[in-house]
Amino acid sequence: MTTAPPWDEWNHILKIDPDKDLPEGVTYGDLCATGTDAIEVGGTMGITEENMEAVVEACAEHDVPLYQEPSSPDVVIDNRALEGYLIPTVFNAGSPFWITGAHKEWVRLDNGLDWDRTTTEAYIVMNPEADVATYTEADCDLSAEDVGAYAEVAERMFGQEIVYVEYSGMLGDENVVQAAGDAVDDATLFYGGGIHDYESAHSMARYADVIVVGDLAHDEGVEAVRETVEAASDA
Ligand code: 1GP
Repeated sequence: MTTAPPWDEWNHILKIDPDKDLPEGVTYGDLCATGTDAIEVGGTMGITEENMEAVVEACAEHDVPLYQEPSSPDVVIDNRALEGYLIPTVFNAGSPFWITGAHKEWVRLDNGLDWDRTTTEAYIVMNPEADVATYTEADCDLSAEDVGAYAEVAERMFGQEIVYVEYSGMLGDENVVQAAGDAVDDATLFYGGGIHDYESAHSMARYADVIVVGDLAHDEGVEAVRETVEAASDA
């Protein structure tokens, strides 16, 4: 019997970027206590082993599952406080490096990847202005049907457990998120990008299984994040 993955039960993830500051007076502990189901530590630019390690250590003593989302093989850290590693693969990347190329380096890490704790996230990157889009040379000119098709390919052909519609930095199109949701069966649909209050969180949580909140924690802090946790469980 296979056990269900933990994200089956999640509604909300807080993504903490180790390269970004927290608002005045806010601690990592405060963020861990917002009611979020899991913390993902990751970002696109300025990520080092050191800043990753510092955030993981700061969150480790709090009672919330902790995952690293490494942006490249050289920042993977070996820390027992981590429940696991969520490794992006970008389905609409222009450069194959972000589909399988980086991964070929990942599997050759000194101590290897810990397969029991490693899962890939099938990203579909949709905001052309986002660092992640430039970095991966993503083709963001996609219709809702295109995104649905990518989501289906990810689940059915590539056996992905997690499909991630990523609008990082802007609130996405509900029709696109809905199309991705309709296209997957067992895979868990993550949505991230531009969630900034109860309403925006609720609108995306209607279609996604799990909403991911990032910049809000760095820009606004704890209360704002709490509202999005509430919206995710209400939806
Ligand atoms: C980024 O999907 C996350 O990888 C969240 O996006 O920072 O826009 O909330 P925001």
